[in-house]
Amino acid sequence: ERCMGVNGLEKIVLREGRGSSVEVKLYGGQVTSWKNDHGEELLFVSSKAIFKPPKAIRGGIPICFPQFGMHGTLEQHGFARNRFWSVDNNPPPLPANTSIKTFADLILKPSEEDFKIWPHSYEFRLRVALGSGGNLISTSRIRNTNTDGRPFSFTFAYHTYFSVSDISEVRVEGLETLDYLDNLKGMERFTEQGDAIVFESEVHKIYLGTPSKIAIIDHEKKRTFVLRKDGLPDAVVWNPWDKRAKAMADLGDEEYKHMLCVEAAAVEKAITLKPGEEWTGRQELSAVPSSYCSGQ
Ligand code: TA6
Repeated sequence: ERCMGVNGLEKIVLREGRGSSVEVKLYGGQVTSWKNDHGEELLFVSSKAIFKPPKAIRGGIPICFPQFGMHGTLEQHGFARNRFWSVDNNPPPLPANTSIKTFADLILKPSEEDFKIWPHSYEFRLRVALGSGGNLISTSRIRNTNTDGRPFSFTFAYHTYFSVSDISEVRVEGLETLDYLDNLKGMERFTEQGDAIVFESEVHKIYLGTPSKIAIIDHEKKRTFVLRKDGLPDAVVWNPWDKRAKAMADLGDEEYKHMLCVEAAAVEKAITLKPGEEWTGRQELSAVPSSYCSGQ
């Protein structure tokens, strides 16, 4: 479904099965809702989110491109999430054996303004899809279309905000024993301990060279989010906790308890494309009943 707003097409809603749905806004190319077959919302969006430039929407799946974080010349997390995307009228073909049932194809190309701050030509094609079983699949295809032979490099993240019942009852599995950069300790490198990650204070860690599958277990809901990723070697885990939450105008003071960001990313090593080359970064999210009682 295409939903019109005051500035034309505002969002696209995908529906599948009895109650599964996904909503993607043309602003930011940002997924702002993913519901399961019971119509339950699985992503977190702040009650104080601002849905128009220059602020990025606080929640859903912001796209961080061409820069993750502040380690560069651009604004925090780059500008893709602060731009109005367009419907892609020349989308890539669907793979033959796809599980995709319904999808939206968006495209972002640089404006004159963008070219001034990041002087490269590119085509960023984003496919947001609902697969059988209500899985949410985001596929980014970024092609260097410079005509003067210049390569470019970028860092990238799907900055996903998962909705959780109570952050102090959430565990993350799949990142044990990995090295990470701790953003709270000057990006110093540490090694994670050997068991699941739990949360009792602000966390901002960039895990390096992670497996393609990460599980986020919500104890109260007996629900596990499974994040599968391709082309994205790193994973950022972030919760602002109370102090930082209070300092954020677009996040409710207590809302940090009901969100967790686990972000499929390419941060440690930037991705470099020569003209004509294309990179694909894919993330598939599913929400499944937790098969065992957690808390071990
Ligand atoms: O992914 C974590 C992070 O890099 C944190 O630094 C925090 O600032 C978060 O992104 C949100 O950034 P934003 O620019 O959306 O406020």
